[in-house]
Amino acid sequence: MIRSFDDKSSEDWQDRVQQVADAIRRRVLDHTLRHNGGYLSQACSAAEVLATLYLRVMNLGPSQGPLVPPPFPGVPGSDNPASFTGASYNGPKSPELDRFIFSPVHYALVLYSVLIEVGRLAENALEHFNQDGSTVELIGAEHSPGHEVTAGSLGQAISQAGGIALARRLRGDTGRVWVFMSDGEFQEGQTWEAFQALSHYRLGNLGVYVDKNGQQCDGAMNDVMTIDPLGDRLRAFGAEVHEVDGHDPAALAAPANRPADADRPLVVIARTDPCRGIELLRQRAPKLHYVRFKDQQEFQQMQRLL
Ligand SMILES: Cc1ncc(C[n+]2csc(CCOP(=O)(O)OP(=O)(O)O)c2C)c(N)n1
Repeated sequence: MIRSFDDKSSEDWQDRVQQVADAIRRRVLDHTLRHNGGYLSQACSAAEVLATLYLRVMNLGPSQGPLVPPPFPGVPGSDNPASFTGASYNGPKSPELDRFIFSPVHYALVLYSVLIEVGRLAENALEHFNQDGSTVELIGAEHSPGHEVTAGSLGQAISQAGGIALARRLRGDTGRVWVFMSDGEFQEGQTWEAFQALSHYRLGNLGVYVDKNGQQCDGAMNDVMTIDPLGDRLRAFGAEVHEVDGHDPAALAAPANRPADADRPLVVIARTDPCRGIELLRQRAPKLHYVRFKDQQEFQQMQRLL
């Protein structure tokens, strides 16, 4: 059964996903214009994926975090249990509830925007974004809203998620583990070692959504280092793979509806467009990783979209 936090049995959940996705793009564009730059194309590509996860796929309890994020509590340690504040926004860690592991943490602003739209963060939660002493980091970490682990060195979170999924299965938890990844992470060796382990331990309680937007920080994925055929490679590593339109909520949600005794990791490859919803961005392709609008005319064109 598929369940969600704020919209459990609603028939118009796809409209709600679209509404949230549009609001995410608008908020990230506005933020990018006001802060002289941002990870905007990641909002364009991943908005429906993250909205579908929060509204339809993941079975999370109510947020346990304050609506306005607390200041940075200090580095993790046995004397500082308050340092892991990020995951509290995804609800309690109960045996029957799901866990969410957010991997490409430069997408943090996109995640904060989802949390605002689904009521887990306040409208003014981004006030201290990227400031010293704030948990609302540009590059999220374990104290940042929605983030359970530190994953700024890309490609590491999938291994951590595998460990969590294995521990949950050994404990008899019925809740699942969901992971959000970017396509650039599949250029890294650790990712493949992790998938080898996920299959070896038959971790059918883990599902991965990949934002396959075809870009990374040095340009187009296929120019830097191709990962295709990604689906076939992952199948060869023992995963159950679905390749879907990453802007179609129904197509994104369907593969998550699998039997409780599934024994292969699930991967949903979301084919996405890094310019979705902001056509003006296309003139910058393939240099879309981080955008800054220095040109006044372009700045004003973007402002008119708000
Ligand atoms: C292990 C590691 N190598 C390099 C980086 C630097 N880096 C930050 S974002 C990024 C791009 C990764 O590709 P992807 O997340 O697919 O890019 P996007 O779609 O956001 O452009 C890179 C290489 C990093 N954070 N970690």
